[in-house]
Amino acid sequence: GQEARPGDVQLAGQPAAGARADAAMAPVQNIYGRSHLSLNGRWSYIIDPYENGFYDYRRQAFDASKSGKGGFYDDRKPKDKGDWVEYDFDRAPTMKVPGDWNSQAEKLQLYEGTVWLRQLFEADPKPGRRYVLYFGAVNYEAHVYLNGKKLGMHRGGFTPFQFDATAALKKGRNVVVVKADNTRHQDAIPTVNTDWWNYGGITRDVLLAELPATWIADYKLQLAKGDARRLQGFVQMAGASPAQKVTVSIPEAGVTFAVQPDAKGRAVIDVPVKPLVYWSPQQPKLYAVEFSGGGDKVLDRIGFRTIETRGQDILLNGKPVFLRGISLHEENPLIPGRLRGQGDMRMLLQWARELNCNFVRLAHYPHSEEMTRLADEMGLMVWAEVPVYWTISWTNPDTLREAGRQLTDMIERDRNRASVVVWSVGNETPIGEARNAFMGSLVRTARGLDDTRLVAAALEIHRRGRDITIEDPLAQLIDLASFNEYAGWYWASNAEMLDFRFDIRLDKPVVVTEFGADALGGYHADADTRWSEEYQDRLYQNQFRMLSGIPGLRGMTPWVLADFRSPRRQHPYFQDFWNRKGLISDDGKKKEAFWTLKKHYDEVEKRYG
Ligand code: GCB
Repeated sequence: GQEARPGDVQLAGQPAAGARADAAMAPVQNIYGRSHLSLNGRWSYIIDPYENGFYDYRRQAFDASKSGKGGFYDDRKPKDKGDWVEYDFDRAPTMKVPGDWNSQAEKLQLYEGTVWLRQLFEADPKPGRRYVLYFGAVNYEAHVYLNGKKLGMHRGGFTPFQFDATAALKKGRNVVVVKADNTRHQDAIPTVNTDWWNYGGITRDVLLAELPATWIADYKLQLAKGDARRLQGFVQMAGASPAQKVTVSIPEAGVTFAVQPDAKGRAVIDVPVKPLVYWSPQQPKLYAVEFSGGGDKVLDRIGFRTIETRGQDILLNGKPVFLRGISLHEENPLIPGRLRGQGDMRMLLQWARELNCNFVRLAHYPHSEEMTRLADEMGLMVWAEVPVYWTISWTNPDTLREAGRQLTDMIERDRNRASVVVWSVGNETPIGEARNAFMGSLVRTARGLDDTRLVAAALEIHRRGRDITIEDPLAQLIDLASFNEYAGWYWASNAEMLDFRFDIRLDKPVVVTEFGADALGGYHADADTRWSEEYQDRLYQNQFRMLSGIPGLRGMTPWVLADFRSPRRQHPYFQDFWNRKGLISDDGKKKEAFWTLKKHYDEVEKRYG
């Protein structure tokens, strides 16, 4: 049979294709704004390291056999007392969805492989309506079955996907079964080696959404690039009769206009607009926006702002801004595990606000849609990134396609979020011909999809004697001189680092995307003692002194908001599988350096406003 390419959403009965075969199956814009049933809650699970529920004893996939039966997705029960069935979801343990599995059972903490998850739900499908089964994210490969029927598979651990569930959905009780597999692969995005925990499972919301026969599949509404007096974007209709007029209105701003989609359901938006209240961290204004047409209606809350660079300045709504940022993972150190809901997300963004940040780097992969919506609401600008991290398989075209797919899915999902100001195509990737071509292709993909935001990447520095330089050709293609720089930790010590100078010859705003030091919360010593809060604190102070020598410095996102788990971090006492570069420890306590960074940001704010 035909193999789905990595990252593609493949539907039962449809051939795999490089791009999505059917535009209607692209994730629906603003899924939370549709009528839907949440399938979150406790799901039964079966740990299946040998993929016993997927392959028979000759290693043939059950779902590729003639009957398609035999896999755990049948959710079979013994027919009578003599029947032979070796699995039983009804008597299996349960775990929370959304939620990584590693944090929910001791057996699963270090597990990499297949886990089957099952949920039961009641439905009452109405004729003429379309039903889609939506997943916010499953890490990494998901096979999805509804009432024993395969809906499709998806690869990629941090982007949403959905399947048409209309044909398989029943009145009454329904069974959804997911085979989730978090095995790492060299050719995947990310690859085998990262500095974060490979959390498996259904880590974000699962929804069953209901759509009318013709629906508003996608839209973008933003200010035009560098022009606060024009709204631009598009509307994409799908379903039975997509060429129906769509009305867009922003009642509070007195804006209403209509667009006429073509036969493919596409309509371009390009209209002048009176001055609006522009979105900014000081005033994160969101307007209620209504799209209606073809019998469908969607409400969204959208902020309007411009973001651009001019020489070494970053201009937000035309005014210079300094990005007072912090990097963060999608992890709650108190669980510890992936964020499970809005409360967790609010806690992290609130910590960022307490640091007096106006910017967050959502490292190193797309965080959830709820997170960027919350950033919109809380007034935090966002750097959004794809997990093109370290040593990707640069020469494999499938790997590039997968990276492009994840980047596309992230941009398509979040392009109405005013908070998102930077698309990042990767982190600390090693310079080389194949890699330069790969990254260049991602930059073009990002620009092709969205010309209203900055495109960047977290680069690496070079040292020439005492000079710190940027020599990466990728720097020419992106909008920021953005790099990670570990003076005082991976090279030089607190005592030595001040002997180094920056020599950055790029006429672009400089944003230092990482620096930092491990400190075990509560461990106190002098500033020359590794792992102490004092060492980390001194390193921050020294960094501010070093960075003040960069004339074009326009922002930073130190590494990192909170301690996070990483299998690479082996020191039995100071780390114990934790990266300790957090400004907040795994018990939620602020370390000394937290207050030093806050004080610094208070001063920066006085200078820049
Ligand atoms: C980096 C990486 C980040 C790591 C960090 C570290 O440069 O971008 O993912 O966690 O350094 O702590 O070494």
